[in-house]
Amino acid sequence: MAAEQQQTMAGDGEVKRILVTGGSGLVGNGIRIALKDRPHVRQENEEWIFISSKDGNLLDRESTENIFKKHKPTHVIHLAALVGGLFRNLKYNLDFLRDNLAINDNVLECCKKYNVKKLVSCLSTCIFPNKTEYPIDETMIHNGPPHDSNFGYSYAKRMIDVQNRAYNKQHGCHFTAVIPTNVYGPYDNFNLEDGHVLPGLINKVYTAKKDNTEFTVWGTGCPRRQFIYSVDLGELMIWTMRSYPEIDPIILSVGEEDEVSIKEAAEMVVDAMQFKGKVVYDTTKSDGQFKKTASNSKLRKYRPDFQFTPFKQAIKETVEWFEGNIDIVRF
Ligand code: NAP
Ligand code: GFB
Repeated sequence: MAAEQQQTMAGDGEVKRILVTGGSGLVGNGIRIALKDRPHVRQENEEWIFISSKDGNLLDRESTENIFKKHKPTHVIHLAALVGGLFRNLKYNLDFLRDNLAINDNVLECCKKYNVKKLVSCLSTCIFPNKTEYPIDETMIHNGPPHDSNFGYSYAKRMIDVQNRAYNKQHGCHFTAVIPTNVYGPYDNFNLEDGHVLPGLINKVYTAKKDNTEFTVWGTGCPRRQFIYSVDLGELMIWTMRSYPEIDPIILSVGEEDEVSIKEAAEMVVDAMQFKGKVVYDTTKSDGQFKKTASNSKLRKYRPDFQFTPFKQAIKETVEWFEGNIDIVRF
């Protein structure tokens, strides 16, 4: 997708130019949909620029610089990353480590060099220590090794927090980060090997219905996850860019009470897609992390008003998008 510029009417004062790296992905589209479909989210004097790898390879410093020279952003939401579910991480920990370290170093250094007023990057609740108390909170990021399944991705993401503090301490940069839990929604990566669980389940139910076969859930179905709808996350990331004042990161997740098992998530997908066939569990496949229950009390302190889209409704909207866009779905 070429850089797409959405400029709302210029209000008073200078137009903010917000560059969204990784703008063609699941979370980037969550931001675009929040701006488009939620009138209370839109604000005047903001120009939004959504870029993807077609606009430049952020693994390459010169391409990254060219993007900043061209767009001269005042604000950056940095989403671009090598991203994947459990099974892709299990296979490619070194790639996740090296690529994400390189992308992040290029983007953060360019934000400093081109005087970006505020940068919001993206960590993940899967990067916390594997041995920890629950619920996890923002103070625990560096308290021990992450789950072995995705140590490469986890250490690269943890370095963003270290980089944010170093840029702030040495140069006064306002660089911060959000820590989303598992995300799902339209424009997700539905590829079975590379993607996350919810798009994987939707893909498999779609195929089971089409071919009249069983629906196979990988693992035991016992692990537990909190899932955040990409459009809710998009709205909260826009708020973070505009109003969150801290350098320290903030967890963006539904509450602990909204955590579900993979089995319950699978049953929600079966209901949403009206699948009537047999559901089986392939316990030869890894379960990955059993749980990573995160507290959203810091978010609640800032945004006691925020209403998450109910899981059942958000799954339905995701399935409807999937079934309505089969020709462009990332399989
Ligand atoms: P995604 O759907 O895979 O999108 C990744 C985006 O990054 C795409 O726009 C992609 O561009 C871009 N990108 C990748 N490599 C690039 C490169 N070398 N140069 C330029 N652009 C590049 O990922 P996502 O799920 O939206 O994730 C966005 C952010 O949220 C990531 O930082 C991820 O770590 C974080 N996050 C995701 C989840 C989740 O459950 N999905 C959970 C927590 C945190 P192309 O489309 O051109 O490839
Ligand atoms: O979303 P997911 O792949 O990653 O979920 P994590 C994996 C869990 O879902 C495991 C089960 O318990 C799997 O056994 N599962 C069941 C499936 N069916 C499927 C399926 O069809 N596809 C997939 N993928 N899983 C990731 C991290 O952990 O969380 C990443 O590895 C990232 O780095 C992401 O941060 C948010 O939630 O286990």
